[in-house]
Amino acid sequence: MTRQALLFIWGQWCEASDRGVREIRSPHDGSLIASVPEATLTDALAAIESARFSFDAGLFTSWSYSERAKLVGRIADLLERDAEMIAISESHDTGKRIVEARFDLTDVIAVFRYYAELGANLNGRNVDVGRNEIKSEIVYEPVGVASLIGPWNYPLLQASWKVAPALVAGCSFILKPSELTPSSAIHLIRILDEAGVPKGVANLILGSGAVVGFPLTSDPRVDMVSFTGGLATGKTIMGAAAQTVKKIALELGGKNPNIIFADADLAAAIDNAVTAGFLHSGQVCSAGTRLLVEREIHDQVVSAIVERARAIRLGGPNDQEAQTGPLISQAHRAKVETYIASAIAEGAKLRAGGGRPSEENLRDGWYLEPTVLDECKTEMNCVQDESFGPVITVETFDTEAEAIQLGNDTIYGLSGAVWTSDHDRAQRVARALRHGTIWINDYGPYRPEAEWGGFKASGTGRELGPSGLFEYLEAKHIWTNLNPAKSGWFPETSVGEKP
Ligand code: TXE
Repeated sequence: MTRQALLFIWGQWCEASDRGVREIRSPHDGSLIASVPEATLTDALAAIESARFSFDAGLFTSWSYSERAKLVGRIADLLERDAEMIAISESHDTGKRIVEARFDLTDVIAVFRYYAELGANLNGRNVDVGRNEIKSEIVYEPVGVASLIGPWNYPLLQASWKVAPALVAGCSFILKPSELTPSSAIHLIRILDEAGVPKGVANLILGSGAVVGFPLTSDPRVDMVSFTGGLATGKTIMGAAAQTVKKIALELGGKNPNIIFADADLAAAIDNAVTAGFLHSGQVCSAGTRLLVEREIHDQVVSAIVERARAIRLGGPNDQEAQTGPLISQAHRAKVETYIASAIAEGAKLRAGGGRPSEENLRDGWYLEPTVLDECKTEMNCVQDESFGPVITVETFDTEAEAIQLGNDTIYGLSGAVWTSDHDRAQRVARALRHGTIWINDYGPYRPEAEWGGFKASGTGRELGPSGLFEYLEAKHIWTNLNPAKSGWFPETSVGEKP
């Protein structure tokens, strides 16, 4: 495979400064997909300088909001044109089925369209201070240079939640996708360049968190860090960013309670519980991997989920019959396997899965069977820790108060669901759960218009919705006195002089 210039710095495609490369391997069968530059510290610093220079020179901030919004709309058009090609490459990087990658691309395009529309209508506001000679305005200005660091589970979708609002706001940025899944970010940057994003505004760094992560999150020339990934890395980034008091937006996953009451539509609840836990093999920040079931329906619900879990067909991106794919890497599968073994050691009862599939064609990939762990207790590590794999833990409750208490008994607070036919109870539980998104009698939908983010250790800040744009903006208050007058606070006489 030939070495390619795939870092993008100051409007130029380039190799890594030490010509280093990283091999990208298929999670489905370990085959070589691509060889991409592995950025060095020098490359990261050059990308930061590029973004800083473009921002300070006003290359993009001189555009109006509506001009930038129009550009973001053009990017949506180009993404639509290239959607199939990008979906294919993303399905190869992540191992997910092509149909899922296509859904993701539809969502990506919707995010760019939403922010194009929001940007076109973005206005400051006037504050009425009750004095005719005073004009008091709030204007919104870009935060500055942003480091946008993404994960591997939904590579382009997570990038779109950051890049689209950053562009509308007028920020310059350095995008760093996960080192495991770089392809779709490369496509995106090509499109940004084609659409006419000014030189230096969009920069692409491919590389490991250990090498390029620190400069991107600590360099004083960076004003903001937006990060989606794991809790441990989020804490490291928060610490690095604190040294220069950067603005931060963090989405750090969750351990999301999916609460089923006995009066729920059980057919719908069971079906959605299977999707919530096993979609993309559980590699979803909002995965419903913590099932809370009312005691009287426990056996019925868990038996049905176990049966459904055992029937899920695993397979690679091009397997038309597959229902979900592999885990992202060998290391990640090993981590989930350790999590399952520890759960069993803690007393959880293995009801389904727990091992690698036996099919010959899946042997070289990072597959893991959909797993159900029953008889879990809140204090167990398997209930408290995010596995980020195809593993549902089951707990039982007797009362509404207990369901709420259990649903909140977690350091995380990203999302959760409640299933019941009692409307009042649904509302009470939804209000009482301390998570950023609550679904009632549903699981998983999100909209570009609706804020997404976490309470507690699930992060800080919000993506999507108007808040997702305001993360990239600073509010500035401009006070104009149209009839200047003395303040009269201190007397004008000097010391010793009689007033
Ligand atoms: O994530 P990391 P990993 C969770 C999930 C998973 C765990 C670890 O529980 O098991 O995180 O996954 C970059 N400075 N989620 O190790 O390390 C890294 O290069 C700056 C939840 O894959 O968080 C990549 O681009 N950047 C999640 C990105 O951070 C650093 C999605 C994510 O990697 C860095 C993925 C550093 N010091 C995993 N270290 C979600 N919220 O959806 C690493 N990176």
